[in-house]
Amino acid sequence: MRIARIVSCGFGPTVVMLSLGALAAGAETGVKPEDLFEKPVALAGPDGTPMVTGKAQGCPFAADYDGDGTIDLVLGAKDGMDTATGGIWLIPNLGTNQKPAFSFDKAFRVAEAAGPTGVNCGCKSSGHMLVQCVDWNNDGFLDIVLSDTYQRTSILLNDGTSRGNPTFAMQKFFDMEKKNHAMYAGGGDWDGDGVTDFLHMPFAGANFKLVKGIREGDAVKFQEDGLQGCTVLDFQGQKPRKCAWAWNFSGTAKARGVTEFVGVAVGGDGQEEIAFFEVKDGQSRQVATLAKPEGSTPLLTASDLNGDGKMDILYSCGVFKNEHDKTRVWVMYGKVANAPVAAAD
Ligand SMILES: [Ca+2]
Ligand SMILES: [Ca+2]
Ligand SMILES: [Ca+2]
Repeated sequence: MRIARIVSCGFGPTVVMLSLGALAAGAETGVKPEDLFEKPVALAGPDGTPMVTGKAQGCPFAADYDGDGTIDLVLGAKDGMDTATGGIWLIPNLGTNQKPAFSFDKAFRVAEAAGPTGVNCGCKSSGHMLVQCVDWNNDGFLDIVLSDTYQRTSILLNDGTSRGNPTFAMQKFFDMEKKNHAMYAGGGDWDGDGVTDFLHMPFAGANFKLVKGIREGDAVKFQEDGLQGCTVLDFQGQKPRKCAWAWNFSGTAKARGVTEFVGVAVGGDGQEEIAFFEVKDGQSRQVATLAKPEGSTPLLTASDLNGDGKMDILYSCGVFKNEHDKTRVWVMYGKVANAPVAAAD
């Protein structure tokens, strides 16, 4: 654990400071983010044509939803830029893990018994559908954890009746502290135990609230008491406003007594960018800008798209002014072995 010092409590949670661990002499060596990730490439179909989702403001996550060993895409997005209604699309990998290929023509919209899932995410421009997958109930079928960035975080439990065309039942995970825009989310491993956690980032990242991941066999769920049992990560300095994902990206973060994370930050030019951060002794700083997205409103996750045990960054961005809903998805492949390897093809 890189976490130390309990500070105070509010809304039930414990408050802790990140990365107060004593450093071994000589252990402090900076990392170069260009050594951690490849340059971004747009996801494309089998013929090389870049995938355009036709949905607005997608949040992509890599997961093998149909269990065939090939890692697929799960995309939370809105029906369009003129609606605040969001959905989730499962996009099968038409290629291999080594060479993924995606076409939105093959996307399958997540549905519940009553029909396609539609969620009010509060605002047609600033509401989002932030998704990540775990196996919440340890039945071998992937479930989806969703923040609507407005009023609620939900769990979509896969009913296990179909691998290819699954149906889900939605249940509440937790209500936001307040119904408000910009109640963002992130994920990854914030306490350094190797298990992915859920990160609640209310009020555009004013607080980072950790809902711990719990491993049960091969499955992971998050603390079921949600915000009541969460841990407030107490650190100062530069922070992203949304989609903060921690991981030991360099493989040396623990040894250096730091927490590494990526997120969507606002750059000096006022544009949102994909950035790499490091927290040390309770102080966070932006180490580097990893990418300047080509379009508006990037949203990201850290997940392993090609299943090589090197954590990747997936993000989407779109063109909205003249070409509504023209969202594409990009991957920055990881270069460092730091993640569990997915099942073989
Ligand atoms: Ca698959
Ligand atoms: Ca499950
Ligand atoms: Ca990878």
